[in-house]
Amino acid sequence: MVTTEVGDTFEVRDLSLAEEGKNLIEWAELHMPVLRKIRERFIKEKPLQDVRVGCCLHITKETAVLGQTLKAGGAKVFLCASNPLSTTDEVAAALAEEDGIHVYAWKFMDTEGYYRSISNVIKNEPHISVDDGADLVGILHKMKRGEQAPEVDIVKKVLGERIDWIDNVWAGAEETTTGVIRLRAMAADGAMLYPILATNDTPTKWDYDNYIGTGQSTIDGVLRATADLLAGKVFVVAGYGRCGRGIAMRAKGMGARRVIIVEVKPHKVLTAALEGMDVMPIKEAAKVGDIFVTATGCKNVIAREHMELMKDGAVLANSGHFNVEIEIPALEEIAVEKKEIRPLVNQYTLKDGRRIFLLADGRLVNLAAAEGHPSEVMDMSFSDQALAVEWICKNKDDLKNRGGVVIDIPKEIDNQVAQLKCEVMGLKYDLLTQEQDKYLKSWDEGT
Ligand code: RBV
Repeated sequence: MVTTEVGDTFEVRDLSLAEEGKNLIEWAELHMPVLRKIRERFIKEKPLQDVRVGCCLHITKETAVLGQTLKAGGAKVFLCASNPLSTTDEVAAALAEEDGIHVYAWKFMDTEGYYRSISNVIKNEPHISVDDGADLVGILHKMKRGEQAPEVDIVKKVLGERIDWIDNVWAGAEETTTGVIRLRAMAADGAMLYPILATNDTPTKWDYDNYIGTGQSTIDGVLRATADLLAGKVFVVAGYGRCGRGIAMRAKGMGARRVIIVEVKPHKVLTAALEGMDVMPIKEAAKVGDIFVTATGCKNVIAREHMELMKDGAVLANSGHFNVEIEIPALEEIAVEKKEIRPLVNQYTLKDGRRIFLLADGRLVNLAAAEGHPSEVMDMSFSDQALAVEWICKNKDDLKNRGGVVIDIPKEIDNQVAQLKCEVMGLKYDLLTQEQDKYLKSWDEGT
């Protein structure tokens, strides 16, 4: 059991870690120049004056810089964790000391603590929700619908029987693919009660965060957890979306002997093959892989029947949002012994003596065993988020009439973030001439 320190505006692991946390945040800030520029403007313009923003995000040094940016714009910020293993305790301690920011997050929180923290955010009646994986949105909806569920029981212990917390919310923003998929399903069902911006689905987010960020941070997590040599390994990646593609590219770059992609979509199979990856069904990959990483957003991608085929010493990790991609209950069942052989590495011994190593309990290995995506990448994702929150404030009256829809990030926001990032990186580019611009808009000039 992990103990926590509790105050009126926080629940964190240990306040004495705050100094270390401040250094981590300073380091992130140094590497997030676009978000810093937005913050400077926010300080002058105060576009979020007195707006309450509830954020269910990974509580990292980068998220701290986002929280401080929103605060600089005049917002009151309420933070809780979007995963039980992704909090940086030092950062949470530093945030707990800041006025205007509430924080409820610690690493290795249990389910009770996880939903208690979400409840503490809801208790402050946010106008805007910022989610990573849609858990905050999910609870707000479950409360309103009067659903019976174990997590709702936990929430009721903090919030009582009141169910209408969602009525205060103007709109939201969603950080990740899994969350957006859920929101689209909710909207299609007619179940969604307020509009949410799909921050994930914009080029300055998913082309860098999902691809480049996940690629590096996942390899980082696997290596920090295992200290394995990647050179010479057979590395299996399940899922060839932006995340899987990034992971495969970096595994190759670090010297993996063979990178095998497991996919269900024919066009992704083709992309993988033409980008120089091996492709095969999981049943075949299971027999030859040394390291397996899932990045599919789906469940039981590595299931019992596959684990039974694996070599002694196989390493399993997940980089998708939820811990369902590897069938952990099956692993628990087929193992005769389990021990934590290193921090965040569980060794499962099977009947015949083979060992399978599961990293970070199958939770996002890049955040649980490393520090999540590098700050330079989060600079773009969280600039998109800060501008999405500002956009919601500007458009809140219109948004109230939109109902439960998923909204694309306005192109101007994406362009602005891309331009600023080029500027801070010193990347120069050409502009279309008038003639070229006219040509692109016409259809009559042929051979
Ligand atoms: N992610 N956040 C971090 N350093 O704060 N790293 C990764 C960080 C987010 C990322 O945007 C991705 O969409 C999400 O985590 C997956 O849950």
